[in-house]
Amino acid sequence: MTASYASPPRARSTVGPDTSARAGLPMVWSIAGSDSGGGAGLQADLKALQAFGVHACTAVAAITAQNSQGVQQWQALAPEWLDAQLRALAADMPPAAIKTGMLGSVENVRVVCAWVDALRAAGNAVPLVVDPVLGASTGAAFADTVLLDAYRQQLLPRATVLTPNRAEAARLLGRTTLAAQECPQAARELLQQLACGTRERGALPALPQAVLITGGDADETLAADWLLCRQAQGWLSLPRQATPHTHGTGCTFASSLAAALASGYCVADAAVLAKMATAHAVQHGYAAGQGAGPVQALPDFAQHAGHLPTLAASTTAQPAASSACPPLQQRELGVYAVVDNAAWVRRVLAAGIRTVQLRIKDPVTPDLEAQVRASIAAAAAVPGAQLFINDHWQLALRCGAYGVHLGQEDLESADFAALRAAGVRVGLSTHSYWEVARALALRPSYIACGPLLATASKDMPWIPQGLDNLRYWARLLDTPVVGIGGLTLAHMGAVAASGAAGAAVISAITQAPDPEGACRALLAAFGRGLG
Ligand code: PXL
Repeated sequence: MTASYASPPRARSTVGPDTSARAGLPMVWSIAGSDSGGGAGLQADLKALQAFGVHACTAVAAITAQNSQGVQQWQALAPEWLDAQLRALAADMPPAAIKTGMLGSVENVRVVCAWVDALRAAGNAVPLVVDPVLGASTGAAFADTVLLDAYRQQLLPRATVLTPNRAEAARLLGRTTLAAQECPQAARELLQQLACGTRERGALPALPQAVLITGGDADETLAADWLLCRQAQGWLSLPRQATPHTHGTGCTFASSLAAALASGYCVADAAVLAKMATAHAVQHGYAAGQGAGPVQALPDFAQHAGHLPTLAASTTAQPAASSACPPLQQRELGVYAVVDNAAWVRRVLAAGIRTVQLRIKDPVTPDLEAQVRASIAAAAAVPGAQLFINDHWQLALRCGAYGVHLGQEDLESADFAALRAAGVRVGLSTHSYWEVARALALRPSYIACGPLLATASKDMPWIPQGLDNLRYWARLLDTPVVGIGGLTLAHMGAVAASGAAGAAVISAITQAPDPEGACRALLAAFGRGLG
C-alpha cells in the first residue's frame, strides 16, 4: 500500500489466523452483486477492502440495474459463471477471508458452499462472513422464500460471522420485525442455527462462529449493533449520523469485517474495526443522483476517536450512557510502580515515584486489609502521590482508597456507580480494540494498554502491542493511557515521548539490585523523554 495508508495497529488476540508472515497482501474474496449505481454491493465492498489495505477479488454473483433512486431490474448470474470465477481465483489467489452479499439464486448459494468446503477440505481454514442480503434499502427484494431457505440451510452453517441487519435477522428467524431488546436472544438463536448445521456436517469453520445484528436499519439515536462472539457480547454503539447518504452501509460493514479477519484480528476486534470503518464511510457519504448517495470507505478510518464505538454488555434496548469516573488529580502519571506490599509502596514513594499500584494476587494474604490500609496511609502522606489498589475494589472502597485498577474480568462484577459516588479513580486494563471499546463504555480515569512487550510477570494470551500501538492509543484517546508489560529503563524515554501518561514497571524496580537507584534512573529517563 501507499505510505498514506494509516494502518490500524495490531492490538489483537492470538485467536484468528495470523497472516502477517504471508507474502503480499491478504486476499479477500467478495462474492456479491454488482450495483450499477456504484453505491452498494461489489462496488462498496471493493472500496472497503481497499481502505483496509487488503487485496479485493470480486466475484460477480448477480447484476442489478439500479441508480440512487432504486433497483429497476436484477438477475442472478448463471451458476457456471460464478463457478468459473471462483475456480480461477482458487487456482491462483487463495482467500484469507471470504465475504458474501447478494447471491441471487439457490444455485449460486450451492456454488459458494461447494467452494468454501473445497477450500477448507484442502486445508485453508478460511473465515466466511455472510451478509444475508435479502433486499435493497430502497425496497427491492433480492430473495424469495426458497432462496431464504438456501441461505438458512446451506450458507449459515458454513458462516464464521453472520451480519444481518434487524430486518434480515427477523426474516431469518421467521419473524416480521425485531426490536432492539430482542437482539440478544435473536443473536443466540441465529448462532444456534450456525452451530447446529456445522455439527451435522461435521466440518468446523475457521473460527468460532459469531453473529452481529447491525442496527443501521433501525430508527434510533444510537447506531447500535449487537455482537455475540467468543470474546464478547454487547452493544457496539456510536451516535447515529444524520445523513441521507447511507447506501452501501451494510456491505461496507461486512467487507470491513472480512478484511480485518483476513488481517489477523479476532472477531471482536474485527467488529470494532468494521464499525470504525463504516462510521467513517457514512461520514464521508455524498450525494450522487437524486436519491440516497453512497457511503465512502477511506483508509484513515482508524485514526478518529469519534468513530471508536463503546461496547456495553447491557441487554437493554439502548446502552445507558455511563457517568465518567473521577479524573486523575495529576494526569501525568509518569513512572508507575506496580508492587505487592505496603513496604514496597513506602519504599518507591521515598525514592520519588508518585504513581503506585498495590497488586496483591496471592489469594492467601491474611493481612490483605492491613496491607491496603498501610499503603493508602503511606500514599496519603506524600503530596501528589496517586495509589491504585488492584482488583480488591470492595476493600479499596471500604478503606477510602484514592483509586483502583481493574482487569477486564472485573468489569461485570465491579460496582462502578459506588466507586464513582465515593470519588474513587478507576484504571482499566486493555489488550485489544474490543477491550478498549469495552473500557471506554465505563469512562475510566485512565486506560492501561498492554502488553507492550513480551513480559515474564504475567502469562498472557496477547500478542505484544509494541510502542507503535501505545503511540496510537495515546493519540486517539482523550483518556490518559498507561503503557504496561515488559518495560525497562531503556523504554522510558520512548514511552514518555509517545504521549502516554505513564509507564508501568514491575521487575525494573523490584528485581533491581539497587531499587532506589532504579527508581531515580527511571524517573530521570521518563523526564528526558518528555523533552
Ligand atoms: O445493501 C444491500 C445490497 C447488496 N448488494 C447489492 C445491492 C444492495 C442494495 O442496494 O444493490 C448489489
